[in-house]
Amino acid sequence: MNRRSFLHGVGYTAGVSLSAVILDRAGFSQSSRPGAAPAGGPYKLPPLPYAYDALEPYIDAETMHLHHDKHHASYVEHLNTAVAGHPDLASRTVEDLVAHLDSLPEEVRTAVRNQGGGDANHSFWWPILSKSGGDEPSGDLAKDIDAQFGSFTRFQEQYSKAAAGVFGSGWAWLTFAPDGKLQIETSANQDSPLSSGRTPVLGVDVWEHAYYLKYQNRRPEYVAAFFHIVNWDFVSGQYAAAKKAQHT
Ligand code: MN3
Repeated sequence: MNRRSFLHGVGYTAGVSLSAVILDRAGFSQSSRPGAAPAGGPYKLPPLPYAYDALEPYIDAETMHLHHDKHHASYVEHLNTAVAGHPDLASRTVEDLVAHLDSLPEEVRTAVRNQGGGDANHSFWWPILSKSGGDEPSGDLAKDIDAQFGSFTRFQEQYSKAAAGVFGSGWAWLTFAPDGKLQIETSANQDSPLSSGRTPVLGVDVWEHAYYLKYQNRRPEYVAAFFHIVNWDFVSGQYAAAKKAQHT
């Protein structure tokens, strides 16, 4: 698996500037080379799996440019900075690092939690979104959502309420737990459910950078729009993989 990363977060204004400088130095133009990875370091910014305007009108192209090329890129850069001098860490995937924070040297633990979490969360998130998304899950995921939440509509209501209720910056998740249950949870900042032993199946970024240009303070409207672009085929695949991994 290719290592993936990104960043955001603590002092992201500075992070954006750093990222822009590095992109320029590497000779990349973000308009002509969407998603081009900043040079240097083991972790790379994955390209967006669609055009910047693919999610219009639900998520605008300008937001996608900033979110992917600046915020995510900044997480990756800061993660690379954090693991410089730790080749033993740099050989591991960012998901592995985030899932085992306790195994990390104390001096890098917070940076991996924030910047590595930012990378892992966004790399997980982009493929969840699709222009042809929306609708509802099918198959195993649909069956298990019905069993645990009553119906897809009830799940959607609870999930949207959780997302709207995140205080400050964070994420709302549907996760798969070791006990075989799906659950709705939220995390602050860039904390990942992986750090608590649960596998993300669905996520929505509720940092203001994810929606403020278009929706301003209307986060519930953004979350409602999100459900129009969820790629349930992909999400169902994530769920199937998580269940399978539990049995191996
Ligand atoms: Mn974000």
